[in-house]
Parts: sequence; structure tokens; C-alpha cells
Amino acid sequence: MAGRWTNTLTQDDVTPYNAFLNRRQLMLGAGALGLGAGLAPVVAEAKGGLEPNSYEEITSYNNFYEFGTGKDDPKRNAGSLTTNPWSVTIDGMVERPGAYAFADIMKKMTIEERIYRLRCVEAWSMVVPWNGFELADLLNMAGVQSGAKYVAFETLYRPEEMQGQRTRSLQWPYVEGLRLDEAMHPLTIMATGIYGKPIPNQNGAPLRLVVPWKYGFKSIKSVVKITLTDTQPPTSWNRSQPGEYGFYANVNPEVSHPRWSQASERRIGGGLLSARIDTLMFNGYEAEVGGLYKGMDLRANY
Ligand SMILES: Nc1nc2c(c(=O)[nH]1)N[C@H]1C(S)=C(S)[C@@H](COP(=O)(O)O)O[C@H]1N2
Ligand SMILES: [Mo]
Repeated sequence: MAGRWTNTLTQDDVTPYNAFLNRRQLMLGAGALGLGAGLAPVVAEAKGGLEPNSYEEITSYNNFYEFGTGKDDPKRNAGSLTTNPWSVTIDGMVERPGAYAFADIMKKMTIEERIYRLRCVEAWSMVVPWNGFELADLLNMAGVQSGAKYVAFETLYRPEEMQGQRTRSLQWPYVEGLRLDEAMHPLTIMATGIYGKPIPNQNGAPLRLVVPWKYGFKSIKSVVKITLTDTQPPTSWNRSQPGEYGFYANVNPEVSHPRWSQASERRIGGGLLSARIDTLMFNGYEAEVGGLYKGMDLRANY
């Protein structure tokens, strides 16, 4: 029995029931087994937290303000978006600037599956089995110049097809940005699929950024432009409410949003999996990305 709580747990060891238990209950369980530190239960929770949501959940509960501000608006309204032809302009401090056709990008990139947690700043979360390629591979295709320090991203601006862009819910087009080392990190991908199917419009077709250790708003959808620059780029939510949404937006259970706690999250899904669970530092990717922020004040750089 004690073996269940070692770090040699496999996916099979972690039943939905375990996933349902909150940290406190797991800690009590560990205590009953005579285990001192809280390390083992955290491992169990992290593994249990990687049970993917259903295709239906992932594609019908969305944030995509270009199609409305309600969670069910994107699925209802994004059918109007034309995603073929599509090209991504890569410019700024690169060796080979230009408009890269999406089809040509797909021919050159290696598509793999990545099962990541997606943690929205609104304190809900999902687990998504993405298909996509590493952003680093795309940036290397264009050739990053040595002076580049940041990467700026832009979503399509096409109000004829994106009804939300005919409103002022945000300033359009939606823009985002990463530090170059964040952009080049192997966990950072451009997603082109979900569950092995082309990514649906409401999730950011035909390609969208996914940065799993940051709040969901960093993962900009339907990208048409990527610019290498030496200055920190503006980001849509920071521009809209600078006191609430910073440039870094790393998931951090210890730093509250001014209007709510970020210590826990509601995992979207039916039955036992809809339980509230503890939010993990860097969304559970601290071992991989913590080093990027060594010496930084994570409270000031929210
Ligand atoms: N262009 C664009 N990208 C966007 C958004 C948006 O409104 N417009 N919403 C962001 C937010 S707040 C979240 S939580 C995620 C949601 O991704 P999903 O709908 O695929 O779950 O997309 C992000 N990317
Ligand atoms: Mo979000």
C-alpha cells in the first residue's frame, strides 16, 4: 500500500478517485500512512491532473473574444472564420523574413502530441492533448538574429468574419509576447491539432501558441504574425487592465489576482473530475521552467 505514494507511480496507479481527492485529503492520507513530507501526494496529484478532458469539453468551453465573450460563443460563432489559405508573416530581427504559407510550415515541422494542463487566469483549467510543433523549430526556420530578445505575436484581424472585432471588448488585433528564452523553450509549442484532428476554429485554427506554464491568455490563437524584436512587446490583457494582467503571467498559486485567489482551480469536466484542485507552481512545470526566472521577483513580475 505504501508503494502507491512513492514517486514511482504510474498512470494506472492514479484512479479518478485519487484525482478527486484534494491536497488536504491526500495529506491526511499520507499522514495516516506515516509519511512525513508532502512530496509524494503532490506527485500523485500532478499525475492524476494529467487525465485529458474530452474533445467535447475542450471544444465547447472556450475563451476567444474575437467571437464573443461567453464561453459558448466561440463554438457557435467561429464557423465563419476562413482558415485556408493561411500564412504566417515572420519578420523583425530574423534572417529570412517573409510570409510563410501554413501548408509549407506543416511540411517542414515535426508534429507530436503534447498533453498539457491549460490554466486560465479565471481559475478554471483543462488538460488538452495537443498536436503541434515546437515554436523553436519555426523560429529557427526563419533564423533568429543575435540581437533579438523578445517575440511578438498577432492574431488575425478580420472583423467581417470575427464578430467580436466589431465590438470593443478588447483592442484589436489580439497581441501577445514572450521573452526569447521562453519562446525557444522546448515546452512552448504551436498547436495545430487536438486529439489528432485539425484544431477547431474555436480553439485557434489553424495554429495557435501554447505556453503551458503561463495563464491561458498568453496562448494566443489564430496567429498571422510573429515578430522578433529587442523590446518587450505589448500584450492585449496588459493593455486592457495593466494592474491585473502582467507580461509574464506565469501560473503562481502564491500570487493572487487582485480580485480572486489563484491558489486553486476548477477542473472542467463531469463527475468526480469537476472537483476543485490545488493550482501548481508554474502549472506543474516548475522543474522544466523554474530556471528561466531565477533571481526574479515573481510578485513584481506577475
Ligand atoms: N486571439 C485570442 N487568443 C486567445 C484568447 C482570445 O480571446 N483571443 N483567449 C485566451 C484565453 S483567456 C484562454 S484561457 C485561452 C483559451 O483556449 P481554449 O479556448 O483553446 O481553451 O485562449 C487564449 N487565447
Ligand atoms: Mo484565460
